[in-house]
Amino acid sequence: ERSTSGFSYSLYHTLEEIYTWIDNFVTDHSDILSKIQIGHSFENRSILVLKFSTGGSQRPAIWIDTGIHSREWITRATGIWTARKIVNEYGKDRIVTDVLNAVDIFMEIVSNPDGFAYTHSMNRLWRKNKCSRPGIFCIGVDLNRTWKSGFGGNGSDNNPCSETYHGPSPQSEPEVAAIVDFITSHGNIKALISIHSYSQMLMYPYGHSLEPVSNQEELCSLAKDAVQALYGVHGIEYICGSISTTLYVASGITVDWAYDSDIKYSFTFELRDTGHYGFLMPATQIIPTAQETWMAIRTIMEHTLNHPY
Ligand code: PAY
Ligand code: ZN
Repeated sequence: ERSTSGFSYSLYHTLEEIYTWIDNFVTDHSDILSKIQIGHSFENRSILVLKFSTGGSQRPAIWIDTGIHSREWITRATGIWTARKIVNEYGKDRIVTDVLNAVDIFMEIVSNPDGFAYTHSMNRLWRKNKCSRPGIFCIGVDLNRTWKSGFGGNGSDNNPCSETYHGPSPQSEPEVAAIVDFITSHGNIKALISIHSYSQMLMYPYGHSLEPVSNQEELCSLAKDAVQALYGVHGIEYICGSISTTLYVASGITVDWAYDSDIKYSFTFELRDTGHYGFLMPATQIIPTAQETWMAIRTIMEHTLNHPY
């Protein structure tokens, strides 16, 4: 019997439950899975990444993060389901098998552990991390405004009390610095998928500028294919486009940094819904949300495999 067999994929879990699940999941599938600690949060929690690999060394890789914003609970639950899906489909689904035979996948499920713990203990709608600095009254930096690309620009805030506070300097926060260091030293990440909620969108850079990126046509047509595959599962409609022209201008965000770091397949999802439940998505929607998101992720993975660079 598997050690993860008692874990429910259709419920929301605490940080402790997810970290226990990660350990059991890695044990159950040690042939293709390992756990990497890439750093520590401001409050000294472990920052963990799951590595899916069938061999090789420094293979081209795909990065997926969920839960940068702690209140976006559906994103972590989707990430957990997706991790199991990848393992279950390897050797069965042709695309997953072809991808994993050539490409590694890294998944960071709890990208903001301190904020996540706080959404359970104190404030369900907490968004930022939990850093505090001498002389600054308010807590937290927005981990999706503090990346180097476009740092401090429009759609980010210099006020520490703001929900979109960009922090004192680029990558000042340990949660972001850990990812930057990991991806930079890996040096062979070919696609990055950063998962948020909500709005039902699949977007690509830039957030900080209205200028189209150089491969905008390719990203747009891939995003269209991905949201069409997503739609086919439960009939949920997503819109796609660049962040600045589809949602709003936002500077210092993950995917802009990824794109400027030569990861040309950089996407961000905004999962269900369009505002009825918002961040408070009922657990009954975890599985359907994950199922449809998977078809879009798989589309992006397949394209990445078939377009090496
Ligand atoms: O996903 O990078 C992205 C787009 C920008 C997101 C941001 O503002 O950081 C969009 C928001 C998010 O997921 O955090 C959208 C949600 C609904 C919000 O908090 O406004
Ligand atoms: Zn978010």
